[in-house]
Amino acid sequence: MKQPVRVAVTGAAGQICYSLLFRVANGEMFGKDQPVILQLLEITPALKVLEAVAMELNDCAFPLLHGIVPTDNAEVAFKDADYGLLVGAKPRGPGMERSDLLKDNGKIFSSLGKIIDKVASKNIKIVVVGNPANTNAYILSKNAPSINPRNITALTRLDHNRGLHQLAEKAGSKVADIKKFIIWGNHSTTQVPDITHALVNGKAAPSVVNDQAWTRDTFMPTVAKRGAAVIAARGASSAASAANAVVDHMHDWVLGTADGDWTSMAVASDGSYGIEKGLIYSYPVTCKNGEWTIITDLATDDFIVGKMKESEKELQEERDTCKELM
Ligand code: NAX
Repeated sequence: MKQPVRVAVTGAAGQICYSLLFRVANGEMFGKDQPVILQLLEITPALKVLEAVAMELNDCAFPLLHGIVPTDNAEVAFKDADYGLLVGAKPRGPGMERSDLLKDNGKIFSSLGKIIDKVASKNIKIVVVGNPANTNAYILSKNAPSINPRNITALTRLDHNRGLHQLAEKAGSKVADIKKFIIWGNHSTTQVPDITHALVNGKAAPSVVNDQAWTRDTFMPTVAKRGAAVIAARGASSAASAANAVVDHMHDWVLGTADGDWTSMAVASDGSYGIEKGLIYSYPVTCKNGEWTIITDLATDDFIVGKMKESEKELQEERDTCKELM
């Protein structure tokens, strides 16, 4: 049996974690032979609910769950952590400006960055889920200089998975038949869902769909605004599908992407496709041996490039709003 890995999870008493933690403890993220210790962080008022989550996790008798550490102390939660699932964030309140939300959540991530820098494993792999996810990951990275920026990512896999379903439905196909779909940019409505290079059963998706108006005017906005559609229908934001995407993101990063396919991850830009170096930008990536690699040199048309630049601009503006936190 392998040594257990320490998985720090923030916002552990919230909606997403109520789906996420049980799947991590059941081996779906790191493999059925990898024991885990869950180090669960919450704010003090949520500790009682967190206690109940820990009780339920114990009551599942998961063979791979080798320990639970519920705490309101971030230094305890991130001590020697091998992985960080950063879900906890403040929700946008009534009348709150986006810039206020950016700054409030930015403060959470600048403080977590400093703590991670101090107490976590130097090889910690992090996914930021709490919104605005890309900019929170950027702020965290700037506050954790001893952690390789390659190890700090943000979640766009939910957007990717949403796109797979919409495309499969239009093509009269199954999600398993779709490969090489891309989400470029920010996890926001400026994201760019791109089927240019996608394959449906090995055939070029644009010719299978053969409907550019649908692709641009229906598919792209449906994927980008799916979060709001779920909120309108459920009265709360996506939780189980977000948790599933976090499982997929970490699973593929650690255990590898499927042969002949790629996925979408928001990672530190290396300047590929003319995007400012260092911004946390969603790219098509393959993963092998715990390392991601951006797929470079894909041909992009002017329409997609224009949208990619808009998303980059939004990320630059978000970063500039939070300058004092870095
Ligand atoms: P909940 O409000 O149910 O849970 C958030 C939890 O975080 C709460 O229990 C709260 O007490 C805790 N928390 C707040 N500040 C904290 C801090 N400083 N340290 C530790 N815990 C803290 O929200 P939930 O539905 O679970 O969503 C969590 C975050 O995910 C939100 O920011 C949400 O916007 C974001 N999402 C991101 C998605 C993505 O694809 N990147 C999709 C789903 C989701 O919208």
